[in-house]
Amino acid sequence: MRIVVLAGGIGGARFLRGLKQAVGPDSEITVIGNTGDDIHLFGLKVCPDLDTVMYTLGGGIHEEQGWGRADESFSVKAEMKAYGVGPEWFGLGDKDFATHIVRTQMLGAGYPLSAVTEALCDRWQPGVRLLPMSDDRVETHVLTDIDGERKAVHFQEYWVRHHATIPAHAIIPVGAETAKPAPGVLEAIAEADVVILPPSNPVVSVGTILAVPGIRRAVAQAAAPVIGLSPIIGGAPVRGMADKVLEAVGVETSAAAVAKHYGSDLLDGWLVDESDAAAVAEVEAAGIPCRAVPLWMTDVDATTAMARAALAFAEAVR
Ligand code: GDP
Ligand code: FO1
Ligand code: CA
Repeated sequence: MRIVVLAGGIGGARFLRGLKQAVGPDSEITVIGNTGDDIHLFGLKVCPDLDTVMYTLGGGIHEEQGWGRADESFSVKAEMKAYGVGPEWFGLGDKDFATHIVRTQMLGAGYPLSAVTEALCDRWQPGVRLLPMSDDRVETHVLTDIDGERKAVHFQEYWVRHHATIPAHAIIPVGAETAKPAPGVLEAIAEADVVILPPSNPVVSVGTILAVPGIRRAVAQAAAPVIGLSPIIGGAPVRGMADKVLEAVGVETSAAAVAKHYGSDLLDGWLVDESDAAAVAEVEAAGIPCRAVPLWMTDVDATTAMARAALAFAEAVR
């Protein structure tokens, strides 16, 4: 079975771990990763969501934190600080730095991000084909107010530096409108047996991937059923700032509203948490088949059950 997953960082990566366990080695999983979170720091290109997927599936992730490397040290960061060179607010560890050095070196030598990602995955063997959504530079910015002035800041500055406590008036995926899907992205969607939108951020992860021209249409027109799993449970994100960025795009923070935001043209099925069973009727009234199942990724087995539910739902709506 060929499975395509449009993934952000932590939520996407954790779901993928369950999906891998649910399907075994015979299925081919292609992950289309969000690169809108990417940021250039210290002259290096950092790709948080691609790395989170790669480290999580490859066994290098800091499990509790959800991002960055396990057993990390921060000598380089401390040395940079001693030189007065920041930003101090972004936690890049020594092991993680090596990934960004390899990536930046290869990009400088002329390799596209998709080829660089493949090379990095040669080491980590994540057991999925990890494709960036695009080889072109896309950076999500947040329109906000700082010191009484309206201005746009990088998404990482909004989230990591300001912890999403400053207002988000608009979310702008800078560069998305002229970006091209990376090689293999549209083909994977067209040839898929099932397309899954995991419990990832619907605005700054999946929304950014869908903003790359051609990807949304490819998903909507895919022969395969498209099944989404709600990242919102009980009217709140399980973690992160999805409520803030949903509000910025005028969408209520509820499992039903996120389904309607994706739309019945995109989704063939939507899973909400069992505690949100009351939302099923609202989603189905919008023309989207909906079921309520447990959606807490508390451990790999619970996540595997979620992946199985998504695959079973795909069969039911096919
Ligand atoms: P990020 O890039 O690290 O923010 O990760 P993603 O975009 O892939 O996923 C973030 C989303 O996953 C957030 O909106 C969370 O609410 C959601 N999420 C995290 N853990 C869980 C979980 O256990 N269950 C569900 N349903 N959603 C989750
Ligand atoms: N998230 C934080 O909250 N603080 C950090 O200092 C931080 C550093 C960091 C470094 C590398 C990397 O791959 C991810 C990192 N993240 C950090 C996570 C990153 O900001 C994610 O994009 C967000 O969690 C939301 O998607
Ligand atoms: Ca992200």
